[in-house]
Amino acid sequence: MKINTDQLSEFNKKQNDSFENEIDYLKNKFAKKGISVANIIQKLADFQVAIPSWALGAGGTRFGRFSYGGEPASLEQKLDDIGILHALTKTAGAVSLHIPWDIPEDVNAIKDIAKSHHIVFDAMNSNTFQDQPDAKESYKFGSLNSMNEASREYAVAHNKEVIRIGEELGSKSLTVWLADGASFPGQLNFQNALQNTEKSLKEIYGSMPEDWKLFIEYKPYEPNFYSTTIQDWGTSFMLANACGDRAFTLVDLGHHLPNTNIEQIVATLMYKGKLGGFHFNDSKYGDDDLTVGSIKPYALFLIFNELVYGMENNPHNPYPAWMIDASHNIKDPLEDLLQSLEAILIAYAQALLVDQKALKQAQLNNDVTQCQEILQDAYRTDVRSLVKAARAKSGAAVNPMEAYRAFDVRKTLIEARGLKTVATGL
Ligand code: LRH
Ligand code: MN
Ligand code: MN
Repeated sequence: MKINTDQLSEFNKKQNDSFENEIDYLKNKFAKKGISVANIIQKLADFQVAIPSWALGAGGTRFGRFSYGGEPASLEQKLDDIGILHALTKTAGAVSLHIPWDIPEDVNAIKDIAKSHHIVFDAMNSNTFQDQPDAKESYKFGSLNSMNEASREYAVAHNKEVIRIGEELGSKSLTVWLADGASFPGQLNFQNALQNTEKSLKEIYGSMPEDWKLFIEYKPYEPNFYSTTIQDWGTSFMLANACGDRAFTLVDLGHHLPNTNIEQIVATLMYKGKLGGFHFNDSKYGDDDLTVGSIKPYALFLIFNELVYGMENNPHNPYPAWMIDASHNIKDPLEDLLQSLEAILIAYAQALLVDQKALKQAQLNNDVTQCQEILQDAYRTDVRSLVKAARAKSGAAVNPMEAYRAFDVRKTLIEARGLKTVATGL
């Protein structure tokens, strides 16, 4: 199924949305503060977020999985689904693949399909947390950190293979997330595990093409429940520094212990030029991978506030690779991703509305109340009209979710692919 531009402009016309009136009001309000709403709309229109190949099917929990129907059974179909998201939003112009879940059989054919949807290949993800049926070595007790040299070498070789596949596709980065750790005290020598991880990552880094970046993702627990070797941003930062200039930390919003100040982590990493990638999702308890902005929208805004500040003030930090890392078991996966994309743009727009000059002045005056007022004035602005204007500007659906439902996308996918479907991935 493909959604074309004519369909979308017809749909937009019928919507008769009054967002332009709302924009006039915001333009006047923010012009007084020296903030250009037109610039913000352009930034929103330019913003692109990669869709992970594993979020297109209904995820499961360890207790069960409920198929949603019409889920993609192949990499080709996954790209087609992202094509639908991108046509509706013009914000999802990239895919992040996970190997071996997404090994392309015919690289050129895959590239052609991606091109036809205007999708580029963002970071490649390696997988050394599952043993594959034909595996020669096991990752049961670790991969890059393993005490067993053969497992380590096997995991390093896998990452090299992922880089090779990524090169063929035109990707420029590798994300490494390790499940490596211990479930019980005494199981692992922490220092040896860290030393092995550093050595393995350096080898992977050394094998990357010169124009590639390495993103090192951290996570405090799960699947190991006593210790994880790359448990936090500090460990990731240390390893990235050990590897070199093109190695960076990747922040996944779900990978923090409750109440962690993630915005401060973002600020610290950007100050040091080491924030490379970002995985969006939301959570109440752990790595819940819920829809972005569904639980803690103010926290998301505060994080975006630091991202915006960093993108403007830390030119030595590369432009971060954005990705949604959310998937779960009861919503239509494409609707879930549409909601996440919307939430990301809303938080970004609110952060762009922060009156940075006034904030600086209030901070210098130690006017704590005013500092909070300034942030909340931006956060409490209804910016949905700005997001709609950005969508209209880039030829997307002004209301992507309404268009998705009006075009009967899921029904069409179920008719084409069946009701009992399983997508490769988690
Ligand atoms: C680990 C993680 C990591 C994986 C993905 C499937 O929890 O966030 O990014 O690659 O989930
Ligand atoms: Mn992640
Ligand atoms: Mn995760």
